[in-house]
Amino acid sequence: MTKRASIESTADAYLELLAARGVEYFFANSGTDFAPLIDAYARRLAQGQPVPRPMTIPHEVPAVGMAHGYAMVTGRPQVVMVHVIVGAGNAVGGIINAARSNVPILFSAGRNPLTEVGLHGSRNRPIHWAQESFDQGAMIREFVKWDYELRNFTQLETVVDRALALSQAEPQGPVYLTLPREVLAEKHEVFEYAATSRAPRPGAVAAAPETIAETARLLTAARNPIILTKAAGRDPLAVPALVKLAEALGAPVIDQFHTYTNFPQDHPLHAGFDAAPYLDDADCIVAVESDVLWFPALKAPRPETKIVQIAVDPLFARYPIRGFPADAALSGTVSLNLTALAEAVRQRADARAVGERRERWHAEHRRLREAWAAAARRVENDRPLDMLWVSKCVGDLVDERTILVDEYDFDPTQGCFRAPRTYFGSSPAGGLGWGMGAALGAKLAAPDKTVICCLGDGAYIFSAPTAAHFVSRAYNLPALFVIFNNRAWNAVKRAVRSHAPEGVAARTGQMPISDLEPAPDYELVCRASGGHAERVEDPAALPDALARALKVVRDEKRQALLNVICKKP
Ligand SMILES: Cc1ncc(C[n+]2csc(CCOP(=O)(O)OP(=O)(O)O)c2C)c(N)n1
Repeated sequence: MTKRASIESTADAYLELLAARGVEYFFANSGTDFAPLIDAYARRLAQGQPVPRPMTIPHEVPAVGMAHGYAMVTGRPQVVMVHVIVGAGNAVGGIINAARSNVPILFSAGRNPLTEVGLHGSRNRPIHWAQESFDQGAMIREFVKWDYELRNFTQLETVVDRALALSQAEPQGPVYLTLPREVLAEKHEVFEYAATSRAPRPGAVAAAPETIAETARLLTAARNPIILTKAAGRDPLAVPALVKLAEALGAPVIDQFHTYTNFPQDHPLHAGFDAAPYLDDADCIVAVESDVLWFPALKAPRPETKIVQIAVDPLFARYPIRGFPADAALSGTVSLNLTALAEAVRQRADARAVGERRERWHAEHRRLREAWAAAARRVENDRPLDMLWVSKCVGDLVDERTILVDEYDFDPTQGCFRAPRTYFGSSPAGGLGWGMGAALGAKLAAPDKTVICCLGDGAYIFSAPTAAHFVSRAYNLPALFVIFNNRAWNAVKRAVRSHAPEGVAARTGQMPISDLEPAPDYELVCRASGGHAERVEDPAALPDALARALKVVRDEKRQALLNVICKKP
């Protein structure tokens, strides 16, 4: 069916089409390039015509973070639009994060007016000369799946539908569309377009039955198989499928470097977060959506250990170098392949061997959970607070109605996530500044959930906190931000210690470029946007402070922040 809309400009048609394609939000950080769009927005809003909701995000870092957070909770791409090359420059780190997390986003930027005179929208500000680049897509091309410049009105529908379809096709990721001002400003009266996109949308893909059977043979021949996963839970259906495989095999699942809830952490086959202690004994390692299986420079499994890699793309084709071997590899839809593999394993596995393994790993699960609880108890009275204790207090609050967004310092041993899409860790690319925006995007996507965002003090500063707190208040997106404040970039200090354990820096503790003192009163930043905020220095006071803050978030629908003073490394 064709739709026919009365419009005034290309910008108007663009908004009409985005709304028709189900884009709900337009996370924007504007500039002179937005003039035709803002004009079109004003007209459409005044006339009650459909638009993606415009959201003013006063820094690009949380703008991209919000689209990332929204997509990781819903699976649906939203639009981020920034100001020409300079806004895109600020956004690149977030786009790299989204690319490496396979998160779909329609990222866009205005394109400086191309013409000096003669067209509606031609240059009329001094920046219009210096803000043009030879190839605007080049800055980000390596980290998007596709980039294009909208050259004229006629191709608008094809371009937008192609952009949205490409970002959602697996492996998912951001795409980049540049929008020249003159093209947006072009006058048009009628826009005809197909009611629904007819761009190809490839369906789910399963490995061939013989590949599944061959892989199942490898797994059932093993005496001590283990499973590692980092991001299986990006697809919520992969979580129950992974449970089926683990149970069919009697093998443990290790949430190594995990960025999603991949496996119920109270399941007796959950074996923690570090595979290194188990590598020596494993004779078969199944890696599910894991880009890094181990560190070859530190500890590798035995050479004869069989390796199976299961991922949308087990080659991680966008990584320049990645040498982890595979004796079998299943590409395509992870939930389908796990389900098929679980069934094939169930049919051929030796029930007695599976049962014995299961008992052994159940005991290991109990041992781990007891050790983690004991570790937290040992530091519960430490002052300044130990991050393990802070994690334990936060972890105790988590239930199925909670989403935890972790950008540094929440210790995963102190939580127990069970359901898909309840825990999100930062991108494998680790570009700092993702956390606050991702938490706000998650809250937008799941308004009924309580969103808790854990951040190092370093990560907090990278998140453009004044902008993020502004957005929380402006759009009624209450979340609890917990700052693990160690007044340092400990990740950097750790790197120095492991690089040169006997070096002067490690021996004396004098490490330039890694301290964050004098530390600001971060609680004041949150209060400046109407939030509730407290500084916590007493470990015994933390549970009550968390309860007070959560009450503000849940009952008063206001944001809250706890600045928790932790041990300085
Ligand atoms: C954009 C960006 N810049 C720098 C880094 C390098 N980096 C990784 S972790 C880290 C420190 C984070 O500090 P904080 O959040 O306080 O956590 P801590 O390491 O102290 O636990 C830095 C600077 C990065 N990952 N991303």
